[in-house]
Amino acid sequence: MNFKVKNKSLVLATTNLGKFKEFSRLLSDFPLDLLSPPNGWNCEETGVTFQENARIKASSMANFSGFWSLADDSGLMVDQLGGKPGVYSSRYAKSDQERVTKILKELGNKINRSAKFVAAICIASKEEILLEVHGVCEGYITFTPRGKFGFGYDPIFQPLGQELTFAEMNNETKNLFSHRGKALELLKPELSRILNLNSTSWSN
Ligand code: ITT
Repeated sequence: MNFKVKNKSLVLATTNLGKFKEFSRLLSDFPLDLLSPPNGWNCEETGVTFQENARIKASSMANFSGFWSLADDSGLMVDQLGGKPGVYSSRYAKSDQERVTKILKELGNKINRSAKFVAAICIASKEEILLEVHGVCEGYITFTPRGKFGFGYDPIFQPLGQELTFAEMNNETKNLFSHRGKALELLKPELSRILNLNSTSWSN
């Protein structure tokens, strides 16, 4: 017999609609009410690592809203560019399109195009950091943008061993390989634990 558990509110501390949609799908099995950031929340990302920034955003939102909060700090690291844009991925140029163009211009016709996506995810309450995970997806920067799905650098990132860019994959396929999908696989059992869930106490 399955018992219904009261949903727990969790604010997704992100202003990035692409991330918000991915998290909404990836966490849909959990008894959670996923909330958008309340008006007036603003948080400066002063960390120098993805983990630091994820902590900063999750704690800031938990303090602001009073609810548990989940934050993701993620980005693209290109080997030929010394790991750039890294934690500055969202600030590398003004728009997604300009950021993509900038990376392609900086790489030019270089043969070594290896890169990786990294995601650090943190869940915090007002009082403490509740859990932290991270995921990595290795791949390549393509020579030209391909595909129309996803967001950010998806049109120029092709995961290792795959023929499609993230922007040519549907959501389910991207999540199988992506940095965020991998981090979420690590997060799920931990999230079940802190929500006091077990297989008989909640239903999908
Ligand atoms: P929040 O801080 O409000 O969550 P943000 O877009 O500023 O939104 P980050 O500081 O973590 O988020 O920057 C991440 C950037 O890295 C994001 O804007 C994209 O440009 C890129 N990025 C991260 N994950 C990506 C993905 O799955 N596909 C494509 N680009 C991604």
